[in-house]
Amino acid sequence: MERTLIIIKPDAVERGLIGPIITRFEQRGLKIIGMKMLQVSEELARKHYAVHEGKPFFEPLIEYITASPVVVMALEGPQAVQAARKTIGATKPVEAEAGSIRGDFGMMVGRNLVHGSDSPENGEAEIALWFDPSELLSYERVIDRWILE
Ligand code: D4T
Repeated sequence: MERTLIIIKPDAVERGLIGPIITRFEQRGLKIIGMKMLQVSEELARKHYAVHEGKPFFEPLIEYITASPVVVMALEGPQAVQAARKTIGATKPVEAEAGSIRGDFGMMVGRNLVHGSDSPENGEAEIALWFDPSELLSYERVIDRWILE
């Protein structure tokens, strides 16, 4: 089983898209094992996006992600990273397939609504950065035998 971190970003929260975005992941069959709403501190934002430090879009990115509350989720499933990224769509919303979250709701890269981890290793590292272990749940869904073979 893989785990991935999803951030429903400030633009999505402000636009009233928390529900529709969570629904996409639920309908896909990914299991929510952690979820909370928070105001992102500058320190957390800089840690999360450390790989982009120094790039021209870095400071605007920090401003954007700290501008309003976000909802974060830890999702679990087989190949959860890849499944979630397909559901989210390409980084630039104009290049995202229709039917994906960014392809259906987004226009610009700096307002691309959702984050999803880009590898299983980063999924684990990002979940550890955003969640305390006590906030993550382990439970069986009775429906799972109709989603997973
Ligand atoms: P995130 O990390 O938010 O899920 O986005 P992606 O995984 O799809 O894309 P990324 O890491 O390459 O970019 C992180 C974040 O930076 C913003 N960004 C990116 C931007 O504002 N301008 C740019 O040119 C790029 C490449 C959008 C997402």
